Amino acid sequence: MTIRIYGVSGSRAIRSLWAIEETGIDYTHVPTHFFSDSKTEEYLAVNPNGRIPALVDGDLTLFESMAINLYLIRKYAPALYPDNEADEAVAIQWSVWAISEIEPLQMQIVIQTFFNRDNIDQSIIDSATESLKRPLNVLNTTLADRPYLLGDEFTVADLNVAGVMQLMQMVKFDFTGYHNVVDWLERCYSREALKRAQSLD
Ligand SMILES: N[C@@H](CCC(=O)N[C@@H](CS)C(=O)NCC(=O)O)C(=O)O
Repeated sequence: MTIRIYGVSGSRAIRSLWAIEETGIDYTHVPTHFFSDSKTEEYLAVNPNGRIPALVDGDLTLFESMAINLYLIRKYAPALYPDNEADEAVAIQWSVWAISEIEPLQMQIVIQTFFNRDNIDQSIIDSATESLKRPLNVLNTTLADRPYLLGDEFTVADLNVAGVMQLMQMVKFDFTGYHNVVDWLERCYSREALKRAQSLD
């Protein structure tokens, strides 16, 4: 039974490519770009949203990067998954937080920086940067007394939040004032599994 993961590293799919590389399992990477590849009839049968990433594992077909990562890590990399319900709830909390509190704001900056290059609206970037202060301060304060979100060890919570925040790195977001976040991102991004995932075009 082959596990298939769809997407390319230069997209939100990097989050799930990173997760599957953390597991060390055998899998097939199906390079799927977010423009035309993700709109074919064949791909829409996997993810009717026409977005990447997506995962197929036997009878299970999944979309949404956070769901894919929680599934992959729980099943195939249990050492990175909380071993009790309370910590699991906190890991889910951070995963949902990343895509609700960080992602929409960082996407405003990404859109201006990459897709609106000739007509950048700096006021949108400034406003998103201002609004990001609230979640980034929460993250910075949380990481003041621990190296990782759940404590001493890297877990799926770090994978998911740092995975989402890779887009902020790509737009060279100024993290001045969030030094705990900077140190933590450096720890997370130094993982070999991420380096392998980044080569999956
Ligand atoms: N919430 C989704 C977002 C996925 C997403 O928007 N992926 C982009 C690539 S960065 C995409 O496939 N865009 C193609 C499109 O919107 O048509 C997730 O986290 O998996």
